[in-house]
Formats: sequence, C-alpha cells, structure tokens
Amino acid sequence: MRRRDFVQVSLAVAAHAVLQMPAAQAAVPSRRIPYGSAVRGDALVDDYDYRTALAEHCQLVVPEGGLKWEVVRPSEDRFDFYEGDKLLAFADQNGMKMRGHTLIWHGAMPGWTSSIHGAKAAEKAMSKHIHTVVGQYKGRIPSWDVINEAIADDPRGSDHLRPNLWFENMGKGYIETAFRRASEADPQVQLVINEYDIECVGETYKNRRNALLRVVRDLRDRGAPIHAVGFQGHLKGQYEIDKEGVSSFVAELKAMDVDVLVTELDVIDNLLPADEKERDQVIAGRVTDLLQAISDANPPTAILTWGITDRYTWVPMWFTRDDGRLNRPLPLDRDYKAKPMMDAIKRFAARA
Ligand code: 9MR
Repeated sequence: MRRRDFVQVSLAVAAHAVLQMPAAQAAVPSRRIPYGSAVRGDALVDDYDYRTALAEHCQLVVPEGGLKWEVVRPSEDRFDFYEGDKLLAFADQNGMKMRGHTLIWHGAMPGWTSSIHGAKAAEKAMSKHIHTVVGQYKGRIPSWDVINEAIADDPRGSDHLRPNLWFENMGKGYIETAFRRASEADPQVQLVINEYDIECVGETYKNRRNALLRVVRDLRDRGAPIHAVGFQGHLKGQYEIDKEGVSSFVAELKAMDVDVLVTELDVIDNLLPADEKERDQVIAGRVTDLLQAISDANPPTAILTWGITDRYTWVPMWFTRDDGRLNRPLPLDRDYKAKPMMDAIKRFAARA
C-alpha cells in the first residue's frame, strides 16, 4: 500500500474508533469559548491516544505545520494540500472546526522563494498563494492567520516591522495586500494578524503591543478587512502577565471593532521551579492571568494551545531545562493526564 493510502485508511479507522467514544460526542454548549489545539500530522496518524485526547477536549484544531509554505508549496507550481486535508477530515469526523495557520510568515519558507525579487513578482506570488490556499478551503476554514509575526523583535520608532521577503520587496503595504487577497478568496472568513511577546510585563512587550496597535489602526483607517488579533501566548513562565497593559490593548482593539483570540498558548517553563506540582501551579496561574486580562476588556473568540500534550511540543527545541527535567508547557502531561493548566482553560471557556 502506498503511504498515502495507508494513512487514509488508518485515519478513517481511527476517526471511526474515536467517534465511538462518549467524550467525542460531547455537545459544545453554545455560549462557551471554543478550545482547541495545534496538531502534528505524523502524531495524528501514529498515536491513538493523541487522537482520543484531541477528540475529547477540543472543539477546534489548527495544523502546527501542515499549512505552512514549506509544506504546501514544494515548488512554485505545486500546491500540496495533503496535510491540510488530513486534519480537516479528522476535524469533520469529530465535529470540530479547523483554523488556518499561516499565509504570510518569515519562517518555514521553501528555498525556491528566495528567487522572488521585485514588487511585482512578490505581489504576484503572494496573490497566487493566498487566493489558492484560502480558496481551497473556502467555507470550510472559518478563521485564518493571514499575517504571522510582522512586528520587529524590538520595535523602535518607524522601524517597527520585521524584515521579510514581502516587506523587502513590497514595503509595509504587504500587510494590507495580504488581508485584501484573503478576503477576496473567502469573504466570510475571520482574518487574523497573529503576534507573540505581547502579553508580559516589560518595555519590549509594551513596545510590541503599541507597534501592533499602530499596524492594526493603519489597516482599519485604510478600510482593510482585518477582524482579529491573535495573542500567540507563548508565555515565558518567569514573567508576570501585564494585566493592565493587555486589558487596555484589547479595549483599544475593541473600540476599532477588532476581536481577539488566543492562538498558540503554552508556558515556557525552563526557568520555573523543578518541583512539578509547584511548576504546574505557576503555569496555570499565568494562563488564568492572561485569559482574565483579555476577557476583562473583550472575551477571546477562541482559545488554542500550541499542542495538547507535553509529549509533542516545540518548547524543548529552544528552552530545555538545565536540570535535565522535561518541559511541561501544555494542558495534558505526557500520559495525557490533565494538569491544572487544562482546568484553568476549561473553567474559563465555560464561563464566557
Ligand atoms: O511548533 C512549530 C514547530 O514544530 C516548527 O518547527 C516551527 C517552524 O515551522 O514552527 C513552530 O510553530 C511556530 C508557529 O508557527 C508560529 N509561532 C511560533 C511557533 C513556535 O515556534
């Protein structure tokens, strides 16, 4: 059997099995905030417990990598929707919705894109990509991260945008163009600008919120179709949440009729205490503080964590602990047991 056929068969079997489980049939109360997780395509196929946990806890999924350029665009002329379709099938079979991540980002770009030069060529490549990818899932993906991580790491003055292929070739207008192309491809979809390091106390976090606000205000003033800001929420556990800063940021967005959602929540715990109980409490506290600060101004339209189990997380790629203990950034532990972080999210989602 070809791998692709094998995968399809096993997914069909798996999805069927999962659907038999009572938890998977739990109806979503209409006024709760949907909770979801980023999903790895390989684990979805290989790990039954992973599928079960997703079906039990999530109303939403988003591919962790499956819709990035490096996966979807193996070459200039080819589009590969295998990973996106696979996750969407799983979502459909389990009564979940799927978000799209991400259309325009500096990361995960295939090598061939470095030969894109000049404003015209860049705009053409961007339009083709967004029209095709958003068009492919028209009416089936209700929310897209159109722009990911556009703000400079340490924004100052007019240098507030991160250099990337699009900025270098098209100037700052690349952001507006991307939103317009996405809206053309599916006028019903929630269009999101997604950003990290906007949650905590500190000058850089504050400057990043202000820079992002400036970008959103500019888009609004120009009548561009932007609907929400995504708080990625890769929280550094050692820092407090800037509750006032976050609330007033969300209030300013609300005044512009721009919603918020939490798109990639996890708590980076390399500098937190070794004791697991203590660590889990700090993590749940940070999550509660963030969700509370946002909701004080405007409840998020969704809450997604960047993975559901400590078994599959990007965090140790960058933030391993010096004491050799494993990271615990996500709502379920490595054995799929819920931690206080999951309780914090669920309490919150139900309260909306
Ligand atoms: O978690 C993702 C990791 O597995 C990938 O290798 C990486 C590059 O594609 O992207 C990670 O996800 C990032 C997300 O797309 C954007 N925000 C930061 C996430 C963590 O690095």
